[in-house]
Amino acid sequence: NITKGINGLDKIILRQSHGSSVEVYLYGAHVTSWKNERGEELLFVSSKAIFSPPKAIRGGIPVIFPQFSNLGSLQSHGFARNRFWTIDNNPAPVKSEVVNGVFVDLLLKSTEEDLKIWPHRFEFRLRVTLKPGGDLMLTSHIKNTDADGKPFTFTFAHHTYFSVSNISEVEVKGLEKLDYLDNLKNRERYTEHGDTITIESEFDRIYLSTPPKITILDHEKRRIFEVKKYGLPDAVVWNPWAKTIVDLGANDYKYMVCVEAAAIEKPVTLKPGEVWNAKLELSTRH
Ligand code: TA6
Repeated sequence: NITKGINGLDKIILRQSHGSSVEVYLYGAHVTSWKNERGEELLFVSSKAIFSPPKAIRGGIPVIFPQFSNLGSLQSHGFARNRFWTIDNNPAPVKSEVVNGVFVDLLLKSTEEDLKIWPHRFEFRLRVTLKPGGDLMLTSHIKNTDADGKPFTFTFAHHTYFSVSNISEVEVKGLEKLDYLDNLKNRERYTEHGDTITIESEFDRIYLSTPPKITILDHEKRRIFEVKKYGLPDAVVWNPWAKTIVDLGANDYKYMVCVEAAAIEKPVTLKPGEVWNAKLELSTRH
């Protein structure tokens, strides 16, 4: 069930009978909405977001592949978020853990144009599942389909923008005592000393070898987000604060925090025929 979203771009809406829902655009395989059973939006999307290719959508969950940031020769954050994905109408069956989950499988394969900038054939299958209880699950399967027998290497992130009541009321837990690369200081390596992470100015760090669960507390809303991840060892925490960004409102930074499940420090290498699997599960409670 494809419907038209902003600017006529195709999107899929997944719904559970208790009222939770997810919206995903085929452009970028970009999740732009995740609502709980009360209809409350859990993801942040900028009111200035530009739903016009080739610009990536500001907010939601951009898929960052095959390059995180400027860590290579491609445009920043790669090209998966700037491509039109297709729907796989013959997806593999669901595993027992997600019986009664509603899902869509989206596919991305490189075009001849893409091969000029990144000469590697791949198939990226992203399954977006809305679980019966309203949790959102993203499973990624990336296969090296290069017939020439060349391996390729990539970095990756689910660049999730969570909606928060006010950034000053937010704590991120689970990253204490870990090493991080500070993007604001030439990616120098530091160790986190605080018991918890709070954000009071521009913040842009890649935490390394992080545990499978990270928690975001929104004290004002009394909401807790849980980020569970598999195959994604790193975690980026980003808030631009008052930095000027064309498709972000001047005060938008107050209402968002990016906590991104990622594979950055140790890029992933796939030999021909090999498949890389990763999973992100987002849940919320009060
Ligand atoms: O993940 C954090 C980050 O890499 C920041 O450095 C910041 O620039 C952000 O992503 C947004 O990037 P974008 O290309 O979407 O403007």
